[in-house]
Amino acid sequence: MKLTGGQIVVETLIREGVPYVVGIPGHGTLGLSDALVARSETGHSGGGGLKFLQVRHEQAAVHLADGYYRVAGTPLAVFTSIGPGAMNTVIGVASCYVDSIPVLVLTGNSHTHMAGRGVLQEIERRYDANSLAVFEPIAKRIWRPTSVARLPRILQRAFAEMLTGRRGPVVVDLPMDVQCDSVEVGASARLAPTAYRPTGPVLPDPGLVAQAGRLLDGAARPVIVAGGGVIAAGAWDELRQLAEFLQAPVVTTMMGKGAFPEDHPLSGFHGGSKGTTCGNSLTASADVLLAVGMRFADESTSSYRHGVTYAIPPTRLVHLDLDPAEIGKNYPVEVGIVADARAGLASLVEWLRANGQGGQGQVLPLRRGAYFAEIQRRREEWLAQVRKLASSDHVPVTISRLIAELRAFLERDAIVVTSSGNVQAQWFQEAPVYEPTTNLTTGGFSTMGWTVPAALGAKLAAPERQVVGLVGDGDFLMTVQELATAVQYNVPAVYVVANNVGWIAIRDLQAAVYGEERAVGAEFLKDGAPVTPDLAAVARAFGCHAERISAPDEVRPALERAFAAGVPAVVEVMVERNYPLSGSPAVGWWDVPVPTYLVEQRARYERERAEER
Ligand SMILES: Cc1ncc(C[n+]2csc(CCOP(=O)(O)OP(=O)(O)O)c2C)c(N)n1
Repeated sequence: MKLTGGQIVVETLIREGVPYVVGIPGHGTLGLSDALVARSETGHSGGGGLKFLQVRHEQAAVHLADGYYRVAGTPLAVFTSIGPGAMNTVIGVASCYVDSIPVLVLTGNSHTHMAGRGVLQEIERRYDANSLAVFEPIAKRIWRPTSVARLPRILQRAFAEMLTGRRGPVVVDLPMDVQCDSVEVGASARLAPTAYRPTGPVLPDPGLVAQAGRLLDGAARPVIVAGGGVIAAGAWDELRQLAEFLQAPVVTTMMGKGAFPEDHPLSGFHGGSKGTTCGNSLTASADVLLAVGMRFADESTSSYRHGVTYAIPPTRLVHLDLDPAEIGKNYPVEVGIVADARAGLASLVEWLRANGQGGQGQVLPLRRGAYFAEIQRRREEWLAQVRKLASSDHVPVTISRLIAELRAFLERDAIVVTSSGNVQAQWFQEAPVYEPTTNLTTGGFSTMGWTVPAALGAKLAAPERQVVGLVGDGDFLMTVQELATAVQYNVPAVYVVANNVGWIAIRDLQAAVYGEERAVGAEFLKDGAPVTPDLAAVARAFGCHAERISAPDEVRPALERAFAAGVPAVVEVMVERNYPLSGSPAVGWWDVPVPTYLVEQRARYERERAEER
């Protein structure tokens, strides 16, 4: 059967079970988009193998695919034209790379016979058709098939690369002529996709499992830290079995929040610079720490300042991760295990059930009675602090109260999407999350603009669940145009926009570290007074249900109306913007360098920095 490059792409996507292709066409992808005519419905809904979703900006296409994958576990394909269309995906690809999320990005480029002449939208002054170089540090792998004959194999490799090992985004750059040329496609192209990649998890070394099991079993103050790898591997049941067997608390990273129910008595909540006193005190005083599917990034470690979140050593570290490069990178290990989080945790549970003190599958609830009591005390201390913040009747409403109202309104399995700013940090600190894949956040790249499109991806993946984008006004305005996408396809995500008229997380950081009088450049002011667009009116203009509120008791009724609307909805909440009520206190530490001319603050900073390891 003879197929064009465009047809080969479309047939591969259908065979791989990709439900949506998301993007913006241009002259650089006409051959590819034409192949969609026969095999998709333009637009979406019902029938057809492949659905095409139009977005309004290519960055949003990748964020939408990112949000979709985190809920559905199925990657989407994104396609863009040549040049600026391709470049617009960069922030999306980088966000996926840092958080290890697979997405297939198909970009158009110059015809192979024109490359280097400087065709419209080509980057060619140093190398012909050189736009792929931009993706080099941010994609797991990049390809440019220079003939259609190479395309089937490259697509097989692209799927294998993004879906195996530590997952991540891949980019296939398609010259315009390659999309339109055709080739006889052999029988190999019709084999099952799994014929071209390994299946099954990476298993741990049994000797190392025994070593880790002995350490954990003999520990007086064991702690488990769960990262995004636990969620990526679907390892939450094994995590819970292990925690309950060991009677060890579980503390999570940004990407790991949700891996363990936070109303479980063994939840130590969230750790790090924007973590909780409970999480940080437990991890800092652990004698044996099991870190699973996490990389000890600076925010989750309080920038490695000894004793704030971690004290490794003397804490003895067992690190289990799929990527060997993460083991020993930031802290020395006593046992380093390369394995899939689920397989690794399952092996530890099995070893402990056969050899551990709990023995014969029994769980001894009061195995470390005093430790268990201490965990409950630390949990209660933190919850009391949160309750105090949450009970504020201040008008305009504080973000803390808004979060409390939202959490109380939402169902247990509601998906909450956050990106950057005060609402994200406070959601991590103040909202209990109960189920995996209900806390979606741009973790390591902390990308503003992520929430609006990622929440659409989440809602497409789970139409029956509540999906909320909890977002600051600065963040919202970076991708607000995607409300058009939401309305066009009627994807009824609900956005709760905390409007504090500025990039207030940054203003608050300046105030906290340099001094209140040194906050500069992060508030939206006109002639010294706050100035904001009417975001509810903006949303209504897109066709959303929208309203603006500002008092605590208005939150719940507004949420009820937004969810009842059955269309995309925006609740704009005018929140308290004055420091310190604008946010909530950092409980850990973060290395924020201080200029030497701020003598006092600099001296304190140097003292604290000297404690980093
Ligand atoms: C794309 C991008 N640009 C800049 C930043 C730096 N940054 C982090 S938080 C923040 C402010 C966020 O403002 P907003 O979304 O309004 O939330 P707020 O902190 O005001 O609650 C900025 C500018 C970022 N994370 N991402």
